[in-house]
Amino acid sequence: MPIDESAYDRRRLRQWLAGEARAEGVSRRDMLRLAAAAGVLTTLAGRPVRAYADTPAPGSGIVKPLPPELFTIRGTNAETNWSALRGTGLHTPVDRFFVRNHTSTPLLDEASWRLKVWGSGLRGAPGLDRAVEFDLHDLRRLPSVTLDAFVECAGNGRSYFTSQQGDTVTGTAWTLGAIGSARWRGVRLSQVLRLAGLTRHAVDLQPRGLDDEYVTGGVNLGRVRRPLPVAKALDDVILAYEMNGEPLPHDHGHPVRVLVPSWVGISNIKWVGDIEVSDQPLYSPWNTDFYRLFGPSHPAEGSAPITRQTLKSAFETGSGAAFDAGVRHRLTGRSWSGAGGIRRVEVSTDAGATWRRADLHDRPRPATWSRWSLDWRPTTPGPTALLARATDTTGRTQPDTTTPNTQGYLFDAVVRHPVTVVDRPAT
Ligand SMILES: Nc1nc2c(c(=O)[nH]1)N[C@H]1C(S)=C(S)[C@@H](COP(=O)(O)O)O[C@H]1N2
Ligand SMILES: [Mo]
Repeated sequence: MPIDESAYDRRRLRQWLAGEARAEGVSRRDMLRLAAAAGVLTTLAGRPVRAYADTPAPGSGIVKPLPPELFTIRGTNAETNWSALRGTGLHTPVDRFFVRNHTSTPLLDEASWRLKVWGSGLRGAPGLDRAVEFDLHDLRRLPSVTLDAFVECAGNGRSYFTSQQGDTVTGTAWTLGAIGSARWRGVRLSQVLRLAGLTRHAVDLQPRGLDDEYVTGGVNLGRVRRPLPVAKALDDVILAYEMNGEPLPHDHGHPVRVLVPSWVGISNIKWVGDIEVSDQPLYSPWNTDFYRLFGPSHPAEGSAPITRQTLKSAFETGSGAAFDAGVRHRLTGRSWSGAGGIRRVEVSTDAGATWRRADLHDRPRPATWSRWSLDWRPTTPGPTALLARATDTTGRTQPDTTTPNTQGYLFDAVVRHPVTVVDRPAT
């Protein structure tokens, strides 16, 4: 029987994409280029998927295009440029939503994707762990919920520990662009847990991603996973399959991610493949070594694992932007808090000497941001700094400095945004 070489190749590539074939020694970039050429990069719905080969971000492991006007690439991550958020609504478009990957974006096939829920916190025969599987159909059949929430890396703003405070910290040197806020749709995790047979004895959950194992400093830490207390899981956590009204994009966890409103970015496990439900506390490097506060002002074993994000503000303006003197400019920005909504924002256009109230454009809402604006007519040419200082609905105001921690998490001090006022050319 004659062999149809190209059909065989397409089948093989499909299997590779579905994780059913091995391709050791071949780069995933080359494999994806092959797959794109063979026309097998299509999702279930038949919509074409963009391959790495089309993107201007070689080596980042991120699928979507990362044009320099929208993103600053930092290793395997892409930081959103704040100037690219000006004029966008409450929901960050996917084309400019930051990406934080420990390794690289896997291309998962939603038809073969399964979520396994397992562990000692589920009903089952004594001594035997029970496991329940859900496919995307199962999840989509359940009642859905829609919510607005930011995803923000715990290390967002980390570089200011060094540039503003002179502290030495480790980790990706983000400015303020490791945040985006989207409209997420999915199913309540509490409902899935109940269907899986959650017992009163469950204390911790541990969702785990299907992306590659994370190797750092020569040590393989395994797949990205972080324990989540049952109380939070039952409160407002969802398994999200849509972002801004579209199926979840590959870079943001396709087909399903965990969405943990207001908590540090790492809680929002992308490409979730299984969730352990345990009647004993769980640990992973992501709640022992990482995501605790270490340093002289913290306990030797570190703080408790960090949970909520903190309070921050950012201008939708590039660093070093020039403003014509004698002209009225509209400064715009956003503030957000992991503890509640935003009640007040004050802005200084003279490096902190005087402050004015900004106009808030969104009512205070938890888990997402509030947009604000303020008009400014600079007079004196020269360098200055724009500062924004938010107060949230718990009454907390951004401080002038943040107590440092060695890994540079939860920076919340007022950021000095350098700009220049220039003389308007005579006309
Ligand atoms: N499986 C998996 N989930 C993950 C990560 C990852 O590398 N792998 N990164 C985490 C971190 S540190 C952050 S800040 C957010 C980033 O989400 P985003 O890339 O959709 O913006 O995803 C979290 N979930
Ligand atoms: Mo993160």
